[in-house]
Amino acid sequence: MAPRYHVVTLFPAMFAGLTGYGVSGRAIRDGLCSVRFWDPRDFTRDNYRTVDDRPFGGGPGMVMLVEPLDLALTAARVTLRRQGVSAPRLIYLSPQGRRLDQAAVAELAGAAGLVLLAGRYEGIDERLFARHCLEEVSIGDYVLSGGELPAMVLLDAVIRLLPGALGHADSAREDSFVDGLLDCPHYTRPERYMGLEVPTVLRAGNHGEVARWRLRQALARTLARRPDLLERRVLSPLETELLGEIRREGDAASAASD
Ligand code: 9D3
Repeated sequence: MAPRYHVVTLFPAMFAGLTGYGVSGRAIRDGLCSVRFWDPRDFTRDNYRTVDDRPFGGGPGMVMLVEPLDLALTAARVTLRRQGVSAPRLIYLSPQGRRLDQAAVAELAGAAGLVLLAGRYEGIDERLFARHCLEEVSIGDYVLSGGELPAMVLLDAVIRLLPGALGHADSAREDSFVDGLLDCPHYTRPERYMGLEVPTVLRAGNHGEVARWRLRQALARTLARRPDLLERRVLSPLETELLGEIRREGDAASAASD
């Protein structure tokens, strides 16, 4: 079954960028997954459709009311259960969460259903977490004004991994030997632009030489800019050999300023 993604958000219209464009837009249009939205404002009972209030104890900003969130989240969970997904992962996009990485994304791409909760204001009434068991996920150490962009980041990263979402060329690259390294430089026509030439090896068309050059470039860049990625990675004999050459020549510095 195509995975079902449910998003609880005060701003469902923001997600038009995700659902209407590019790889994610096409995947949704082709039915590789579905995305549904639940607006807590639709679960309010007062005339003003209130979703926030001032914090007990004082302080700046507003806090999201527990009831509209509880009802929206419950509606999403009930709908998912009716769709045959009994234990979906519930994810609250939060600056306090575990940092999202590609391993977590790959794991989430295997889920039959996800419920994402995007917050606004200073935060959410803590009692929501007593009612629902939510995992917290952050996308990095910088301050945004809400969880919608992080929810879109997560969904974009997940959806492009669904079978059939990427073209053949892209999906092959995904599994290729350069995985876990920074990308190599890319060139297309013209062969010469303002006196700047495409490297000869790429024009010669020797596939073995091209692959070796690209791997060498990827290794040199990774060494220069993200040595932490190399420390966590098991290197093949060829990679070890190329990395040895790169270190001896000291061309890490020049790759850094490409
Ligand atoms: C300045 C406000 N902060 C007081 C210490 C708390 C705060 C509340 C709400 C900070 C950010 C937000 C809104 N951010 C998110 O909802 C969010 C987020 C982020 O800001 N950065 C990285 N990942 C994420 S996931 C959700």
